[in-house]
Amino acid sequence: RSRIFSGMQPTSDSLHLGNYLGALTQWVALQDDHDAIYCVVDLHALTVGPDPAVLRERTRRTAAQYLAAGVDPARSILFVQSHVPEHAELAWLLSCQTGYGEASRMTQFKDKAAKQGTDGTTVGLFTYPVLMAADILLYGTDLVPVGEDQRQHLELTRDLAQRLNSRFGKDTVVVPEAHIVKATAKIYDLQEPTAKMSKSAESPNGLIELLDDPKVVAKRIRSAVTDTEREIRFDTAAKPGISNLLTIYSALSGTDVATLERQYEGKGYGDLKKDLAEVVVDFLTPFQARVNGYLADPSSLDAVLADGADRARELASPTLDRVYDRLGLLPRR
Ligand code: AQP
Repeated sequence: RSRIFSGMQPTSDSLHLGNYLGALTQWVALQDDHDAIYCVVDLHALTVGPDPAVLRERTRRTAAQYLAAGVDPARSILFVQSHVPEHAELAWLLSCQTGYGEASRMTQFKDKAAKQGTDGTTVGLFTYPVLMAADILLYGTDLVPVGEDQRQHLELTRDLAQRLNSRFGKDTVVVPEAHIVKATAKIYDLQEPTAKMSKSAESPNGLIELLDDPKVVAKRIRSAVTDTEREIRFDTAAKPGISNLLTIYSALSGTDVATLERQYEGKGYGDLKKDLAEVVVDFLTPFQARVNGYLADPSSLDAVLADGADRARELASPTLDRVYDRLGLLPRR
């Protein structure tokens, strides 16, 4: 069986529909016939300087949302990144194999640093993709289910893996591949349908958070930006807003886009939005009830995460030992 690894940052109270459709639904589907490892990457969240109490709360909330989406700890390993110190240790080793220029070319860093300014940007934000490479390489990962925005980071991870193997021996680490599902690889902002839906969006109106009040969600869908035509047709270049709504509708209902186009022939944008709002609310209502159930029992949730960390560490520690050894560090005993 091939090995899957992926994670999300606890940088918001709620995941959004982009996180869910781009990544989380793939995680759930893949855990059936792969060895799956899913992580709440709290060390990554430190790059944006969160309040300590808020970070702690969001870490549990993120784990609860994984569980509510269907990540099953009986079949997958579910844990918190900082509980497995090997992540930070391997990140240091990899940072010494990463070119400064190579890291400087990461577009996500450039975008976020441009927003935060030189003094607001941490060195951690710069080395973020190296920590992400460590997350993945520690587990001998074959496939990494992510959205389109992570493609460049995955390429860096592959380059680092190949570099380690050519410098220190061909089986030092496994070279992973991205698993990006084209249809839902990029969900767009409802108000700005050419920009990705993002936790750090300036306005919340284009965002659908999984834990939002369903009434607010329905309103945001009804006010989504579309175009001046009337036809409901999937065409990302000419009709990005309508195409995004069709993508979300299709992914949540299981009806393919061509069938939806036929179903809405002769109908207006208002009909599409009204029906989609219903589909989204019908998905969110039981989802939120499940999240609340997990959050009502934090000690059971912590026990699941502690068990996951033990299992993850068993897999991570031999990889780290091997890399230490190959790099020439003196054995500890
Ligand atoms: N809009 C999206 N469409 C499809 N997939 C998406 N992902 C994020 N946005 C979309 C995927 O969700 C996972 C979250 O990873 P992350 O926690 O590292 O967050 P991120 O990629 O930086 O994106 P966010 O959640 O919107 O946060 P910010 O505001 O920081 O950009 C990844 O698999 C990602 O591809």
